[in-house]
Amino acid sequence: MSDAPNVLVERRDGYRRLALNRPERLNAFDRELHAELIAALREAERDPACRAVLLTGSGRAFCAGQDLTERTFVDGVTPDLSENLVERYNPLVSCIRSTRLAIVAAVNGVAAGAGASVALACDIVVAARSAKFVQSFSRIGLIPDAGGTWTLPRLIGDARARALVMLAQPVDAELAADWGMIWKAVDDDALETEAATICETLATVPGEALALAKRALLASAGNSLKEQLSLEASLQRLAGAHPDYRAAVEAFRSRSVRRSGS
Ligand code: LHQ
Repeated sequence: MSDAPNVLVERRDGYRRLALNRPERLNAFDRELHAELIAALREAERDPACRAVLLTGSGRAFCAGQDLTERTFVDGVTPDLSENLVERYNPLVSCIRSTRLAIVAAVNGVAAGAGASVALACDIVVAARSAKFVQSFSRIGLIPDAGGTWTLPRLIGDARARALVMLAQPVDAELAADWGMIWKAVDDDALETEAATICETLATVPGEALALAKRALLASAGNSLKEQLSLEASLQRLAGAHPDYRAAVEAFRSRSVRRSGS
């Protein structure tokens, strides 16, 4: 077994770059990778200077989903896959969705199975033109997990989600962007710069606003319009009471005064 970290962490100005680092297994998730990724996300969350995370994969893939070589069929005992989900994937996806940090996925190669679900759980997904998203679950007799059955139809609609889930047909980055599955597809050699630029921009956006917007968007999936309007009112109360809002409005006003005075 290699001693290399399963997640490479790079602290940058206002954000962190996390790279899944099991390139020989196409960054497939095993117990250690899960533990290190959750720990790295939690640590980033505790850092007040950190606003965003750039999540990518080392080597030629983003993530091939669950490590299928991890021991599951031991002594003829049928594995209970729900344990793996409840203990590892579900907390990871919940963390990505509920953290105050903006999570930007830079999908540098294939994102398959739960690897695709994790990528699509991120707030902003940019993919290299050569990358592809594969709902590979049905090929191995499973259903999409790690939030895939929730995220996919919401992103691309029921008709496309059903076909992808059942046919396990790969979707390339360009088509994924056309369908609204991801934010954008970029040339392979522009991926890192594009994702870094997005994170640098996010690092300048008032952090409380990002966190509250994430809360509102997450809740919108299960809320009626009435409930969502009410939630927006209470979250906007919090945003408006934050010093970031006052500072931004004062800066806007003093710019307007300068413009009208010149
Ligand atoms: C891998 C993997 C992999 C280990 C490539 N594991 N080694 C499942 C079960 C439990 C509970 C929770 O939920 C889940 C959810 C899931 O994620 S199910 C879906 C699991 N993932 C897959 O079914 C994808 C399996 N991989 C593939 O279909 C292909 O490898 C893809 C299409 C991703 C890439 O194909 P290629 O570019 O042709 O690469 P390759 O197949 O040659 O893979 C390179 C190496 O990576 C190879 O190792 P080797 O030692 O032969 O060079 C693969 O064995 C290894 N690898 N995926 N998931």
